[in-house]
Amino acid sequence: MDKKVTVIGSGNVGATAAQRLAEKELCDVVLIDIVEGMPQGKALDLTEAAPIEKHDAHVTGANGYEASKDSDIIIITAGIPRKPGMSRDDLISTNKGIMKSVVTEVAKYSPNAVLIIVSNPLDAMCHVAFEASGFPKNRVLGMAGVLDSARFRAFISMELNVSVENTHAFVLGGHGDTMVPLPRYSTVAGIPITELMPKERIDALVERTANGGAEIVSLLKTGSAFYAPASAAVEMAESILKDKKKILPCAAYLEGEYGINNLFIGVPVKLGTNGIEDIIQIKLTDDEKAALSKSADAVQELVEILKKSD
Ligand code: A3D
Repeated sequence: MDKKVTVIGSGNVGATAAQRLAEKELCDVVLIDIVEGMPQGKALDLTEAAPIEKHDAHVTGANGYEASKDSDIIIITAGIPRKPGMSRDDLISTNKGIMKSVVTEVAKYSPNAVLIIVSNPLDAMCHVAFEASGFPKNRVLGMAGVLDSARFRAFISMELNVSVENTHAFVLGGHGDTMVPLPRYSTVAGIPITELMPKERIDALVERTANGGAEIVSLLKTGSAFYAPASAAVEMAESILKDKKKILPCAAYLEGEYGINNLFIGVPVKLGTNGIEDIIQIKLTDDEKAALSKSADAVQELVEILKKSD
């Protein structure tokens, strides 16, 4: 393939993203992880599935970064989940160390790549990647809004018994309980859901969306969601690789847009070859503005914790 994507962290999200990228024949894929043999084993397994899945994408695995050389996109899923007894601040500090070392390596081998960050806490990790890479802001973005809006879309389609393909949804803000789903901009075949459902049902779906990650964690018991997160990262990658210029909600570095400064937060952006090619500013009501500002405060709090751990 003439495009190359490296996925760092070959666990649940990373390996599933690699599978989707290859099966959609979007690019060659390199899987990297610190666990010896694991990315190589998963890459070989995916390679052996290729004749049946009918694709010619090359999938390789490695423990070093040389294999990532000249990637068009780097998807970063490396990190550790919060362990019992670990505070949120400890998790931020550990994952910050991982993100910093990973980004320093990938930036060396692929100075022109677009970075798609998936590791949590998402908005904070985008800040770390932005600083460690020295890349321009259009080439550092975070996956959260596409996942959160896909969850909202799935719930809308279940509620109204309509095709998921007819649904569109918008979720803004940081990734977490303060995310801001926007029912006014969420539609079924172009009709706002505010005209299709009573307010109580919309509120219930909004709440389920905001708790979407926790709902899956409580069912799985160990680990967190990965099928939909991988799909979301791959949708972003596809828009960049094919220069589709899709408008998708992504964590982007804001410098005054939506009245927010020097912060990564989820907003609608246009994704093409250059990464973020535009930040779309939509009109918000006073309530929506207040919710976004609350969400920005929550992200700012994480950024302060990051600074403390310098
Ligand atoms: P998991 O299956 O544990 O995979 C993480 C992988 O990262 C493991 O294979 C580790 O060995 C690897 N790793 C750890 N340190 C390094 C390192 N220094 N270099 C290379 N690889 C390393 O987790 P997962 O795939 O389920 O989730 C991955 C990350 O994505 C976590 O931080 C999750 O919280 C996050 N996540 C975010 C979302 C969002 O919506 C933002 C959704 C789902 C998962």
